[in-house]
Amino acid sequence: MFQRLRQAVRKFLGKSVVSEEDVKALIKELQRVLIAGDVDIKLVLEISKAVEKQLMEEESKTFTLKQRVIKILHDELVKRFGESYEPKVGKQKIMLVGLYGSGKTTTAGKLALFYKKKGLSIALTSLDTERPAAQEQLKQLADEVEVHFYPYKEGEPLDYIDKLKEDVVILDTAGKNALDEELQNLLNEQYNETKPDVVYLVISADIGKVAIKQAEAFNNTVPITAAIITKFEGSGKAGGALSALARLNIPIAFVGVGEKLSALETFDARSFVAKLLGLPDVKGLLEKMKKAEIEPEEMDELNLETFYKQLKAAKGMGSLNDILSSAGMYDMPKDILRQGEEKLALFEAAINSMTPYERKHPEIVKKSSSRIKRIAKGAGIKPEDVNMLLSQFFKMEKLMKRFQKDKGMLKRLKKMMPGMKGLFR
Ligand SMILES: Nc1nc2c(ncn2[C@@H]2O[C@H](COP(=O)(O)OP(=O)(O)O)[C@@H](O)[C@H]2O)c(=O)[nH]1
Ligand SMILES: [Mg+2]
Repeated sequence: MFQRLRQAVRKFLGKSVVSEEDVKALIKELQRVLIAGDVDIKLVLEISKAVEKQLMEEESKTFTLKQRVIKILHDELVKRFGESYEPKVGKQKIMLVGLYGSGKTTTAGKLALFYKKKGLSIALTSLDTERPAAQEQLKQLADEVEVHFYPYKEGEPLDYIDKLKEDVVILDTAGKNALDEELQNLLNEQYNETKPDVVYLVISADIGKVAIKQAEAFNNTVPITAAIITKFEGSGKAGGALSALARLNIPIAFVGVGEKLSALETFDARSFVAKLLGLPDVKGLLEKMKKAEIEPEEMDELNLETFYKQLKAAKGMGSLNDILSSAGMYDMPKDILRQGEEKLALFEAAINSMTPYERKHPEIVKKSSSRIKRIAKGAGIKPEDVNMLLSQFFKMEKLMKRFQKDKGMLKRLKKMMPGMKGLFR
């Protein structure tokens, strides 16, 4: 699902520097994907305009264009698609409404299993007398989940429902191919007589553009608490249902992701959008971006002493690797990032054995094998260890020089790592 969008995002993130054209291309691709996924065109334009507008508004001092695009896109999509609704776990009466074939009866069974697993007792009952097999279908599901099933015959009073002792009472209802007046009246009557705590609109992910009409009609018939989108797995067409629900401000409680009774998941807008964008770690990235709002400290000059301090600081940070990659620096040499305890001890010994002048001017050490030998001897280490320290230092210096050309990256890094003084001049 939405594979193309994920590819576009990956390509976008893979660029070392992004231009305005790259941003435009990404937004174009987003539009294409959303439209192909049946998202309402108006909503697509709203989303892309909102993203563009936010990008135009003042430049960020802390983050690159690349990061901002992803963050804005993410926030915008979450805002549009995703109010999630946290289903209550506890005593309640649930009514399921939806078109014929949307998955109501299956979902009733799935909900029974969901709540049974939470330790609650369940009653399943079906008010669907339109189809002869409807009662039998739900009974079979009840047997499968091993919960109580209460049959209902057309014309009987509905007061048996209030007498049910189970914690969670799930009412299945009849559906039709479209919500006509007859069904509207029936549902309305059943709602008024049973007064459910929660009404879920069961809507199929592949309903397409008619979603808005259908959802609106149901919402006008009975007060919808939240929606359950079925057949959510593998469908790139969920956009119709998603945008209809967004437009009507109906939150999403669950998604059905298969025919099995266990194939029901609570819906989390953030992780859905993250998946949509192919960024399972968006959350982490955003958190790091928030943390990075700390004021940067003045930076010292990079020399062997400050370099050593950085290595030590970096080691304590543990997730330095993550921080650097979320800053867009994927090419940090691994040997610099991961300094073992032993190597740090060697470096410390070498630095202690240097004169203050040598520490500030590592280039004179590099040029002189007699200095290297002297330092190694004084430190009780091998000349190779001194050379390793020097080589890592110069590698770092080279990197820093490169980053200094990328002003945005440098500023960001300074903010991200206030403890990393000395790496930047
Ligand atoms: N793949 C898939 N199929 C589903 C899902 N939910 C329901 N179905 C299937 O959709 C069809 C209609 O389901 P049913 O519960 O009878 O719909 P109802 O008419 O609304 O009660 C059945 O074949 C179900 O197995 C789902 O989440 N994924
Ligand atoms: Mg049914």
